[in-house]
Amino acid sequence: MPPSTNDVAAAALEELAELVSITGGDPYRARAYEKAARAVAAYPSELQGLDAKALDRVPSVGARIAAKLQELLATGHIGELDELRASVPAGVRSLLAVPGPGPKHARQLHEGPGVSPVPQLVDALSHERLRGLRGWGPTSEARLAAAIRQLQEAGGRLQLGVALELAEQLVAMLRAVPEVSDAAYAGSLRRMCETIGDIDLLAASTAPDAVMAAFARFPLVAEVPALGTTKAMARTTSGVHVDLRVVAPGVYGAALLYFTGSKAHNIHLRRIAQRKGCKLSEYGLERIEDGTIVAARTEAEVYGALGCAFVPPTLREDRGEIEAAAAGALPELVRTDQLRGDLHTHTNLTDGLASLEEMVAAARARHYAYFGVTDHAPLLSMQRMTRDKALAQRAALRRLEKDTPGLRLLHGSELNIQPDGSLDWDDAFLAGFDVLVASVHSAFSLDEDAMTRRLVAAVEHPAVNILGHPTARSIGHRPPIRFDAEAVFTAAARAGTALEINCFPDRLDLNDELGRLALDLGAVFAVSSDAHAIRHLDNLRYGIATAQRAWIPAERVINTWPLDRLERFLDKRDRG
Ligand code: DGT
Ligand code: CA
Ligand code: CA
Ligand code: ZN
Repeated sequence: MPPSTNDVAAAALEELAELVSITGGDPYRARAYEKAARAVAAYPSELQGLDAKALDRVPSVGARIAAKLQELLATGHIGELDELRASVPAGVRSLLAVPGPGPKHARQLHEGPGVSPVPQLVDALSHERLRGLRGWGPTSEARLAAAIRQLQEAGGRLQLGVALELAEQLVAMLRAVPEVSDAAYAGSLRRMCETIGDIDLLAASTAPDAVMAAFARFPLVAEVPALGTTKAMARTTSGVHVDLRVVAPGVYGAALLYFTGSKAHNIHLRRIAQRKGCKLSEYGLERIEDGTIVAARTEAEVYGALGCAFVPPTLREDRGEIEAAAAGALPELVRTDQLRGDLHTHTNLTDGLASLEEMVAAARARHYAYFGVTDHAPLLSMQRMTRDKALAQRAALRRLEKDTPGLRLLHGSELNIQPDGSLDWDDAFLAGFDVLVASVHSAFSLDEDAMTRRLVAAVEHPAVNILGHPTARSIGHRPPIRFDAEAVFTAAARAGTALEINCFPDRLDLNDELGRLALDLGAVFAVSSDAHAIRHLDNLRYGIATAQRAWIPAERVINTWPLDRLERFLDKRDRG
């Protein structure tokens, strides 16, 4: 899938908004960029190819911003953005990576006691030097301190979604260099780990110096502190670290294998090579006796020469995949193209951005066989859901269904599991829904026993079909809730309740390890987008990668099942 221009454009507008605020520009202009960024991100069709007039028709985009977008689409740059970037010191921008302070506070800190780099900020916090600033007190200090702690715990790692979009753009640029015969991203990103330390790129070429020169000139590359003949270390305009290696086409497979890792997977493979009298490196599998290269051109050849089946990158963690590959017993991992529908989505009846009609049209465009609309339930009080609204939505859904032959529309809701395990609405009303997701949205810090009872009660409820984002974590913001995973997953498997793999890149919940545990305990899964906008429907790839990392086959994913089988599963009473 090519990187979407809408996402690139939204990111550029978002950055404009931030930089306008930091530099003390017109707050209305910053706000306008921010609103436009959200609208562009949620816009249902590609901006690429739209003319100025069509761009002007995008909600929240006026003539001025339409011109900026046109500039971006035509040249890959926005002049104003480049200028602003140049005018803002790196220290202030690194502050923005901390979730606590917004642009305004970042600017205040920068202009105030000169504490913009994070280490200095930590020092200032500990000496209460921020107390003198207007609007700062113990509460904002505590919030900032917590934000910095979380940032440091995440080790400054990038979310998978952010890294993947950036890497796809860089790989596309590499492939466009005439001297490059092949290119890919490797490392933790190719293994689709939930967070990414840095982006590792690999290119095959017989003219590495030409590739290096082209790379250094990529518009996305801001600086190249180390540029060798076959190796470069660079930083992108968004501050992400990138490693590039250029190798001869004849050893591309061996290099890709090596730089994909994981390190533990590589070490295990090298042990197998040694037992066969060989040496495995990024230059190939070499027979020690006479120095001949046994395999190097493709990864499959190298695995084959080691007596293993090809191991999908998402499994390469040395968690038993090499033994399985040697025994010809690798699992058949679930794939995105096997998904027949989505079972957790929101509309603008609650906190989604798109209308029911727009979401259904998007489901139809994706050729789904079924689509669950699961807006929030009343106990999440800020969403103002009521019985009447739910019933009206159901009626609208039934009407829409008449116009969408081949697409079954499931009326659902995302319920809120209360601390005692109880849910929104009464059982009679719950029985009227086609699909019910139940999630924890409050009281995240219950003790482990109480949390376990809470989740077991929810999965055992006869109306609940799916436990939504089971650990409620938000990567880099909120830790997972604590519960006895074995007890909850066993109860879910027995009760016929699926466990969600939520596909939002900052959730990925269940994660790979818990998913694997649940698989072993006999659970089934729903890989769901939890879309709050049409574009989010395409996040399924992140959840599928997570499911693969958990070794989950399609058979165990309920939204790969044909409609009749899914409906039998959803109607718990039917199953007795
Ligand atoms: P990250 O960047 O922290 O998310 O994780 P990776 O896995 O991308 O690690 P990185 O960028 O340090 O290195 C990329 C790959 O290169 C890694 O997955 C395996 C390979 N590699 C790096 N250092 C070593 C090493 O010392 N030994 C072996 N066998 N492989 C290595
Ligand atoms: Ca890496
Ligand atoms: Ca690296
Ligand atoms: Zn939720």
